[in-house]
Amino acid sequence: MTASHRAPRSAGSSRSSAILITGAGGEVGHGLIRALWDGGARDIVAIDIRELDPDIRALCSKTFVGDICDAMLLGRLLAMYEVYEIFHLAALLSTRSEFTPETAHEVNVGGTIGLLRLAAEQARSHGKSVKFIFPSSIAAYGVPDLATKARAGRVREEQFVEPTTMYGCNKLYCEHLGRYYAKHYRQLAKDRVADLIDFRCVRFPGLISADTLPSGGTSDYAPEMIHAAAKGESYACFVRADTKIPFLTMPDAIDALLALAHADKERLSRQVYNLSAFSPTAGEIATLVRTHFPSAQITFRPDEQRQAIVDSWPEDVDDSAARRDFGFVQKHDAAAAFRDYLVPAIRARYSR
Ligand code: AKB
Repeated sequence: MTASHRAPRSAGSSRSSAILITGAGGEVGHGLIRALWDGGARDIVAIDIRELDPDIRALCSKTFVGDICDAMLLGRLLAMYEVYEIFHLAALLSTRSEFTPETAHEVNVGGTIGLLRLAAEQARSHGKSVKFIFPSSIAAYGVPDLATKARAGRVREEQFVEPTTMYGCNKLYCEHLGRYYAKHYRQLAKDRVADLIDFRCVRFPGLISADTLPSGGTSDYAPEMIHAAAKGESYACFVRADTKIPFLTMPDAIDALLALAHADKERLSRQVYNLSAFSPTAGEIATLVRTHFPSAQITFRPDEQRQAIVDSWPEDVDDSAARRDFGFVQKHDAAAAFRDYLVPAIRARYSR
């Protein structure tokens, strides 16, 4: 699905209308900006802690380098633009957050609540609700043990929401924050304005991109294994071969974000949606990698702590609500992910 982009709203003021993307330089940001551009968006404003790659920067009408927690920077940005849609991607992922949990909280929660507040102010000033698209994660789950994980199978959104990582706690709390800003924000204030924020959220499983390598995630073993094989490097997988969690290819993840963003609000029965496409074990991923890269040297050397994190995540999730409400359907199952997307794109990437 290419993003069918709505024409920028007439600014109706000196400010240009804009879609704001935070964490724009990350894995999801790369794919999202290109998909928005391909869908006709010409009003993309991006912010990241680092300068964007030139090819992505060229697709944005403006880029900012700065910290999502910098309220002054965000305030200045929002004074310059009439933001009508936000994709808030900036976050520290699960592994990295465990080394600096308080910093992760500041970025993942402080950054989010600051942006929600500014978005509500934006909506008050221009009189239109701001669509706030937020990627949560399967890290919001905390399944207590492997027997329960195997028995639970495809977990629904409201089950086992007892995360064991700071990142998972942050993501789960931000889901509730988004719901609060959308439905209850300043509920006792005499000058309260309803519906300032249109909050919409997906819980991403592990994501696998051909174009970028993840950093700081605990589901990273899948993309790391594939990219290592393509580069002819050996790979020691940090989880057991029987480890099983859901995955999605990056193109499917981007399509899901855009389908949710463009869905009629009346069709959305909830604010937080599971997404999944395939749930291979790490050993099955290795088999697929060896099918396409026969000389791949893959071993399994579990890291006990990171293993415990992945073991607390469900082996699969029930994403029927996403399929029903906004037509989510993945292009890639595991075999197609490798055959049609990952292997061709990764070979091309490393043959340059
Ligand atoms: C991580 O591994 O932390 C992320 C995630 C599952 O949200 N990729």
